[in-house]
Amino acid sequence: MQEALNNPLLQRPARSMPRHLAVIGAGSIGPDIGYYLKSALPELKLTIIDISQAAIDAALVRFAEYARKAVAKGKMNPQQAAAVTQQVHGSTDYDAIKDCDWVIEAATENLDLKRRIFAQVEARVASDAVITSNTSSLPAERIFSELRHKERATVTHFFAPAWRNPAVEVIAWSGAAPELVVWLRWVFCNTGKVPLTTTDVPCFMLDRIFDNWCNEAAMLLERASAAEIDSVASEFVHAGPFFVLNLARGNPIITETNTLQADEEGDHYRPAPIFKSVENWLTVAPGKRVEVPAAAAGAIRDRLLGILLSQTVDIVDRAIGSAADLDLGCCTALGFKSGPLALLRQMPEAQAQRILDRLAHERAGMPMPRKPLADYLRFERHVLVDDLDGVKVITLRRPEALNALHDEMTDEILAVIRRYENDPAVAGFVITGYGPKAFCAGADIGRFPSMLGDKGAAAQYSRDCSRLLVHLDAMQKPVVAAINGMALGGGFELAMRCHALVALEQSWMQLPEVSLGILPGIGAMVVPYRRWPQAASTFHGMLRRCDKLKAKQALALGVVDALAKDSSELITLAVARVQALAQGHARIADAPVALPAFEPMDAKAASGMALSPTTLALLEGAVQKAAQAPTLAAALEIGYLAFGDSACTAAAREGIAAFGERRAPDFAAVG
Ligand code: DAK
Repeated sequence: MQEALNNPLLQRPARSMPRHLAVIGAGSIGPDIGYYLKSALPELKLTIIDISQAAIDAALVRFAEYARKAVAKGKMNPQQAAAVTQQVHGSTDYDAIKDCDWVIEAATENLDLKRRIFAQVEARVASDAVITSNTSSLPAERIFSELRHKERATVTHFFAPAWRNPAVEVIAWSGAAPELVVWLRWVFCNTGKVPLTTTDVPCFMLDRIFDNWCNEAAMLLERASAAEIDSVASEFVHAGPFFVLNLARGNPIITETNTLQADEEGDHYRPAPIFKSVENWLTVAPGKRVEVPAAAAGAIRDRLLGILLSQTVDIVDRAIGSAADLDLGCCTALGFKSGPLALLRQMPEAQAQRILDRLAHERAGMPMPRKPLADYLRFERHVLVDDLDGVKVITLRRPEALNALHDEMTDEILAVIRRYENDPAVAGFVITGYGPKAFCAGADIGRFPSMLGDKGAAAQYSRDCSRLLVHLDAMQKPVVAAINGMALGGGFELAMRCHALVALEQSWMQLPEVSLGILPGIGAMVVPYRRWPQAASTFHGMLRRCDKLKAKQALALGVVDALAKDSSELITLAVARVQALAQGHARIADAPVALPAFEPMDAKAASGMALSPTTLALLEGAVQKAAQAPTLAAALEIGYLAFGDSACTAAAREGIAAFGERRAPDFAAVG
């Protein structure tokens, strides 16, 4: 039996990618699901089934329009767009799905209808074709109980807009084969989605949050208007509950789903009656707000936060989903600015308790914490940890920022290493990135502005942020970097401190710091020259011109030890490498190192972007000085100080501001 690992790409299922997908339902979400999968797998054949030919025609038009817009925005080239729109057919006849290997039902939220659809589907497709439903609330047990082959069926719950929203819940119910869940998570993760596994309860994980958030908002209408409630809610979400309900025409859905929860779990979930009599709410658009009297604002805030915390502790206590998935899903799928557990972490405990007490008083029956609040916060938020043959695989997971590093993530990696490094059952560690695209896109640039302008503080920040890297330098147990995609800036600096590197064939590395007007201050000006002196000229180009280093070239230079064709082979190689290093690994040389001279060059990156001469001069000075330093520690210190210098330049201010404003930096203007 195949059990799911936390990182869906660590194991390769026996079943391969789908070849022919049928989507049942040409309404709003069905074609969007089809479009997402066709964009990721252009060879896929897609059949859209509906009882209405007009709905099918409209879906096909929308499909072509998405592809046209993607080309206009430069997200796809015309050939890709053509491939995405080819092999897409619509039909009102279920016979068209006969040779499908995956059928996704996205019809109206009605149990009898869904059962009828699945009876038709099962009468036509092969007994091993995968069947999933996009229901947002109905447990899989109920939908699939009458199927002849239940083991190939489950719920895959997408979020609007499904072609772009990365979240998808995958329901692990008792009737589904474990291999099915493994396969679905693997397909989703490989095609750019973030699968979140949940148990088979009404409304699964995220709609328990969303539906009750909306229902609570409606309950509050006796105290304030929809516009006032949305205005208060905007502290926590990008769009208020009433605005979202208008957008999704969601009032009947909340009535339906909260009735389901009330019937199963108690009257406190009963939907607000007003949902039945209102079609559209009078409210404000995201970014706009109306003034709310302080007393009303306080009450609304308490109750919205109260319901959020109540549902959160319930989900964690009943293990409906993991705490990390809950926080991630609330942000990616539902548009919360912070996950509910991140909110709880920021709140004084007494405040959280007061809010929960108020909810318990005003909304009797709502779930309350079953353990001290602090216990809900004990989980890793930004890394996943798996065990493969006694090797701990640490996966960096921040899919919203291509796994970019920040302090909390670095601290979590270090905490996991410390937890296991003295455990005799653990042979060592692998560090890899989540998803098919990035190992790590560098340090989180969104947090950079705060490090600019104070030389001493910036240098100290570099030292502080190097805690993990310095720990790696001194470790006895091996740590291997499994580079599964781009490894940029601080991400490559992390990989180069691991004791061996293995990489996917198509992966690449880059040090883009000078294009941001800063220096790579946590090792890249030092470590590569001492570790791979044979590649010194290549590193000169990477540091000064942001040259890319492709995995094959890195292998030829001895920077990476082995290449893999796919992610499961990559992990197998990495684990084998950990085991091979059990007897010890080489340390980064302490002694000074001779450098090739810097070739004269224009202040330009490989991409043609003009660079700052000030930044380049700081970089070259630091690299040369660090190479002569008598110890690794002294050389690293030179890097920290040079980063401090760069953080005080006009070029750094310009480079970082330009990234935030999504424009090219104008270094010519600042020197
Ligand atoms: N930080 C934050 N967000 C990032 C990010 C990063 N490094 N890289 C990507 N993202 C976000 C993007 O903003 C985007 O967010 P949304 O727009 O969707 O909200 C999302 O990830 C997906 O990225 P893209 O849409 O841009 O994806 P593409 O495939 O089109 O492009 C890209 C991929 C990697 C080429 C592009 O995202 C990019 O250029 N990213 C920036 C790469 C970069 O410059 N990285 C930083 C290098 S500098 C220090 C410690 C460490 C460091 C410095 C100091 N001290 C302690 C002092 C390290 C410095 C660096 O790492």
